[in-house]
Amino acid sequence: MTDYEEAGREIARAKVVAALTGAGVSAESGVPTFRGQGGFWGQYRVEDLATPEGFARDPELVWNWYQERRRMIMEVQPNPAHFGLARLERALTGRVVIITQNIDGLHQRAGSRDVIPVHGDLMVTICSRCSYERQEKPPFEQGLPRCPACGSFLRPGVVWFGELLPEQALRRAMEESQACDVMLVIGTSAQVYPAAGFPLTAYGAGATIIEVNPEPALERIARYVFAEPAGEAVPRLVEAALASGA
Ligand code: BJW
Ligand code: ZN
Repeated sequence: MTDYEEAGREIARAKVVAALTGAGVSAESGVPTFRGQGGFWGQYRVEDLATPEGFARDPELVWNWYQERRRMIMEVQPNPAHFGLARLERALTGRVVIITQNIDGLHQRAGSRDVIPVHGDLMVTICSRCSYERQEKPPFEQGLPRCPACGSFLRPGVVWFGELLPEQALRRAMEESQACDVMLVIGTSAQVYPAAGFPLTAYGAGATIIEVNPEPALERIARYVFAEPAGEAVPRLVEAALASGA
């Protein structure tokens, strides 16, 4: 039996499959990752763009950077990894939940229904002070907008370094990490907490960890490591799971 067949059988037998995804799952859609070659952080300083302090220093720079990313996201499509996970959710007897660090909405666009976005949503705009919130749609104009309710600067509805994750999403992500029988960890460098702790929680609770990443980060705890692009490995795993009939 190949590793794919074996891992596929474990997926098929699981009552709960959790998939923790990171920027790598969207790389083949053309969305740059954060770290590594061609990553966002190679061109910019994290402290300038993805922290509340950076926004306070130069809100317009940060706002415009996110507007650029909004434009980019509208032009890309989900890839076979996103579609594979959506298919798994529809076809598996067990439950499939996606915990994603991505803010790009590509899992939802591929048809996944149970998605927990722990780092927020690129298409949501929130007020930096009050509870005002709105959904963005193109065209994405330059120029920093103000809150219609309180006059403060508006900002993207994403989680920056030093900020708390949305409470409900975090709670559910931790519960699902505890509850899952299999955790697929796909395309994350597993460096940013608390999300990087979810596979450890799952492993500690007895789950089988399956990692998909050309540069694996979890070899110590993963029972299966597929050091391949997600767009190739995920559909193969899904195929193997559905063929195993377990
Ligand atoms: C492929 C592929 C292909 C390529 N197929 N794979 C405990 C210990 C130490 C520090 C902390 C801690 N707890 C909290 C902290 C501080 C901090 C943190 O973790 N720092 C670390 C860097 C050390 N965490 C926080 O501040 C978090 N808040 C928090 O914990 O609040 C409480 C608190 C506050 C203060 C102090 C202590 C506690 C919030 C984190 C928010 C992260 N936000 C960002 C930006 C979101 C908005 C935006 O997009 O602009 O989220 S940062 C960025 O990193 C983004 C990502 O979601 C996140 C994770 O990155 P990811 O997805 O792993 O991407 P990469 O690029 O790192 O990796 C890509 C991977 O794909 C690579 O492995 C490739 O090999 C692979 N790949 N092609 C498959 N085709
Ligand atoms: Zn406001």
